[in-house]
Amino acid sequence: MDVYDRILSLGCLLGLVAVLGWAIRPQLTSGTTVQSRASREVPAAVSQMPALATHHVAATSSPALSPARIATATRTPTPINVGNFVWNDLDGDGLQDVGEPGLNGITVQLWNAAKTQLIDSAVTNANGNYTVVAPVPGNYRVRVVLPLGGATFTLKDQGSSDLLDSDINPSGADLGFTDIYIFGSNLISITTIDAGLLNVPATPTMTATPVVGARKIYLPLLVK
Ligand SMILES: [Ca+2]
Ligand SMILES: [Ca+2]
Repeated sequence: MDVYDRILSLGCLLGLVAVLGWAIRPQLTSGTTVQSRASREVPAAVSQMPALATHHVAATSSPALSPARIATATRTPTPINVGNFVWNDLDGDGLQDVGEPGLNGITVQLWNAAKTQLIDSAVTNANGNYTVVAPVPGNYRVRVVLPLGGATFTLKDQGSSDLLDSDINPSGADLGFTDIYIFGSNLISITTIDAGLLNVPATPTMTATPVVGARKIYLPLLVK
């Protein structure tokens, strides 16, 4: 193929491409709106939509919680330790002085305020200390039982310190009892209820247990 033929062939090829390009082009007709990319992405119809109606939601109060579902805290009453000292008021001034010993073996009781019900009882130890227990808060009295032998109670509420005085009535209708104590619900223990005694007899001296004498046995006299 010579140069002339090649040029002719190339021209035919280009002509064919032109004809095909015209044939497959988009067939735009009159009245067709050519839209840009942006306009296609946001159709005009959307921009012309009526504004959405505004709906107002009225606030309503939350339904009340059922109180039955809320556990109510409860508190178990705590027993109250009541004490704590019975002593020998040697000088009779109603005060716990140095050298005045605690008394061992003295019975101390806890009663209700009306003195009609015994609630607890204890005996002092070798140091004169005692503890009785009030099971629940309330009104109580402490009673000290005098030992046999002529002991009495010393003066009550002497001085300015409840830690050093005696709280037992030495006479009157409440002899042997304190006045009424009110134990509140927040009380765990009280250690200022004390009793001073006068004329305390000496501790009885233990005597030896008598030995049962040997039984005499009488035998019949044998006479030959
Ligand atoms: Ca004293
Ligand atoms: Ca006292």
